[in-house]
Amino acid sequence: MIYGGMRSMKGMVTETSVLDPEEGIRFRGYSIPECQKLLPKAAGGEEPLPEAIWWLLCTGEVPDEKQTTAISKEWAARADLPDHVVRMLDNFPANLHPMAQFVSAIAALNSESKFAQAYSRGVHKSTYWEYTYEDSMNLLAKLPTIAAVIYRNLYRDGSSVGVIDPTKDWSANFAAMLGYDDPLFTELMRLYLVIHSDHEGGNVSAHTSHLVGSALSDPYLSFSAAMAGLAGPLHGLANQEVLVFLSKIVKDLGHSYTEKDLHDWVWNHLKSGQVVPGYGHAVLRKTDPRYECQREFALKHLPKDDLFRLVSTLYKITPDILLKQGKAKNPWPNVDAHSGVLLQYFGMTEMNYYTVLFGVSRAIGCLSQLIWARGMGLPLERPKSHSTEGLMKLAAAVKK
Ligand code: CMX
Repeated sequence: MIYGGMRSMKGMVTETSVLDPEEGIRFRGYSIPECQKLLPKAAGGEEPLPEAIWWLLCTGEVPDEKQTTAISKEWAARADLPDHVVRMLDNFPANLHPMAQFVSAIAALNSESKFAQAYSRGVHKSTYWEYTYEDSMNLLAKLPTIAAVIYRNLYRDGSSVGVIDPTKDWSANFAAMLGYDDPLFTELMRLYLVIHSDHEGGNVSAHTSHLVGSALSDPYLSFSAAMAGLAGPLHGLANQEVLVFLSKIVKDLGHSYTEKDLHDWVWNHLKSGQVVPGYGHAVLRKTDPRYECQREFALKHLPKDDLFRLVSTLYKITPDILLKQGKAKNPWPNVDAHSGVLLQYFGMTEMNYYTVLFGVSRAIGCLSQLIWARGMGLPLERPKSHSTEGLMKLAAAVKK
């Protein structure tokens, strides 16, 4: 376990969600289909609102519509960025990856931290969670604005993201700031921002914000560090990698391939020593329910899309190939195998940007976990490490 990335080693307490290897994620006890049914939706919408999952993760209770709207209003009121953050984003070179821009802008918001100010005033530690909550609400409100500025600077004309509409929900304002006016794209954003929010405590992003936060770094610095972890290709960057992977297949085979063509292509890819992005998981041992609900969205809204057909055919053949290769413990697709296809369908073709969307959503999980960690007064995280020499001595002592 020590050499194996601490898989299955129990060493953290996380209140917001629990990941079962066979069943998938439960947010405060509710599965994704249950959340889709129970959480409040926008007027005329069918997908749950991210504001509602925030409430659920923070309190353990399903909010009503009034409570959900109150969060939408709070986030709309707090969405503006300080000038220095906008200036910094506007001055980044176009070749700086969107995730590096995202990480930097979040860290720079530390100028606004109520927690850092309160700590230096010397407030009692029993109140730390209150300032963590305030910072978290402000950060969640500002993340779509940061993300939209990055998007417009890199992929559009760099024009202003416009004014937040206080009558709209978080996702609707986000979609508008990005420059998308299709109501179905907004619905996709609502679903996307809910399902990527939380995946218990041990994943790289949540674990990072927990670890950094345990040093009493403020929520901006803690979450910025988490986003640096999300930007790794074995974690959140996999959604970008999946699109690169699909584009290579389309370039080589076009859209009129047989299952055998695809089978051979994936085998050759594996033989070249690369992973199949979007497949496998450190904990899950079945198809990720986050994959399944995106597949349902696609079946409902874009059943004839060429790229969706490719993703579906890969779903048919890849698990058998990975099983035959005999290495991956989980041959089934994870959340990242599907998200890019949906975004492409709506015209968001800039795959380097996809992990930023994941990051906006993951804030809901990381920050609700951080508030609870502060509320429970969890201490500095500091596990013990061994040297190999020390372990050899331990093993030799046991043998005797
Ligand atoms: N394709 C090819 N090989 C894979 C594989 C995949 N999709 N998934 C696992 N393997 C390989 C591993 O690389 C490892 O090989 P080595 O023994 O040569 O190192 C072996 O199978 C055993 O790995 P594992 O125990 O099954 O998986 P881990 O817990 O070590 O890693 C993960 C999990 C997700 C990093 C891995 O499955 C992977 O690299 N998947 C592709 C990247 C991906 O989709 N990441 C996104 C995960 C979800 C998220 O965080 O967003």
